Amino acid sequence: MRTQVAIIGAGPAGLLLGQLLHRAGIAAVVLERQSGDYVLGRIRAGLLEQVTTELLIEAAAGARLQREGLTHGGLELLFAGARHRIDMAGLTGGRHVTVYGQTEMTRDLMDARAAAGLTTVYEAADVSIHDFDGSSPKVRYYKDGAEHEITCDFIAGCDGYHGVCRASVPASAIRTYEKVYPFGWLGVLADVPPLSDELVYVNSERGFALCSMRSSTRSRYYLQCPLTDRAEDWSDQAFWGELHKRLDPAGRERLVTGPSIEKSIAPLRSFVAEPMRFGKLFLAGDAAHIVPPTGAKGLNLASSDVKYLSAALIEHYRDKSDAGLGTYSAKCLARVWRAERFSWWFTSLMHRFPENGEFGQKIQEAELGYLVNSRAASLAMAENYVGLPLDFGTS
Ligand code: RFL
Ligand code: PHB
Repeated sequence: MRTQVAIIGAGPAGLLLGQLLHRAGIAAVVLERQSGDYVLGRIRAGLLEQVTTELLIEAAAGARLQREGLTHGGLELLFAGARHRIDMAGLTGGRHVTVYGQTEMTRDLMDARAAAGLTTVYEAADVSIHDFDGSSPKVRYYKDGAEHEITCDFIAGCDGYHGVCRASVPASAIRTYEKVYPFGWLGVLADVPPLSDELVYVNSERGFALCSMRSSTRSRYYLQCPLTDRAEDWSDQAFWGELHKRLDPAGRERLVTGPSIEKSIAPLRSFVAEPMRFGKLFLAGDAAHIVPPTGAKGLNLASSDVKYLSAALIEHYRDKSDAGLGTYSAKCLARVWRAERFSWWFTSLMHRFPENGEFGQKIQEAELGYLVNSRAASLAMAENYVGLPLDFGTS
């Protein structure tokens, strides 16, 4: 089989890229290791920056998002027992974020792909990539026991942190940077009304908590927990009890509890691989970088990579120019490192780090006080949280 772009991974990055290429008349095949149901069962991101919502609309997969997405112009920080609102829209000239689950975004992209009759091979086993440093890259995989080969012009590695694409690059050609945090997030999804109209990020002496949502009837909560904890050892009752202790009196009164639909623990990590291009192989999304979820940047970074990559591929085929392909890695990495910095900073500000001692604790408290009392500090946070413009720092 032959195609123009072989896309490895049917997460949001791979599906979004496939859709944007299709709209531009470029042929692509998507290969996914898991089944479609498995991909939809992973509960992850919930907050979309404007860059992501605009891209979904451009990909003609944004109708439901425009109907059902919840627009948020602010967030709340709860520390030392009191809440402080950061007026993101007011500080940034009207910019906002949209609450819309990654699951829903993935479902919309899957539906758009199916409606256009495009090929996605689910449960593609042992995917391997070959000759991406030459002019004729190949992808091999097994499906129902038979081996298949795809020849293509380019390979898009959208296969997440544990994927095969980054792992196929020779160690001498890639450099990685990593920070692992000494705790995880225990997440619970439940059909109960959210705690507040906006997200509440909590710094309490018992550890971080986040009160998020998917809709007016479905909530997503997270608790900072030791890495040694296992989700199955946390009963629903224990989860709600611990969350209750981390809230303020008003929050305790408003908290509605109920049976969990999903419960899982995610470790927190910062990770960047450089560069993001190796000949005809282009990495995008979690395949190239990971941020701790505190800043809600992971999915949005995957989207901005896809924006740059789709534009570069369209320029290659339509204008016969490789300028965009040439600058892809540097453009992505500039944005990635800004999001890495913000996510690291917000993680450091909101979690308990006993290893930082009493001095570290006092510094954290001083920074939180500065953040909510200084317009300059609030604005610095708000402009990063809503997402820096795509051309930030280049014009
Ligand atoms: P994905 O979603 O991991 O998709 C990669 C796909 O590739 C497949 N794959 C393979 N396919 C074929 N062959 C192989 N060898 C393969 N190996 C892997 C996988 O099965 C999978 O389907 O990466 P992508 O597309 O780059 O998307 C990235 C996002 O999923 C991720 O950044 C976000 O979920 C991060 N994240 C958040 N991001 C936000 O922007 N806002 C948020 O509010 C937010 N909250 C979160 C998050 C991540 C979390 N966890 C669980 C890590 C909250 C949490 C708790
Ligand atoms: C979520 O709703 O899953 C979510 C929201 C904001 C974050 C992280 C996760 O910072």
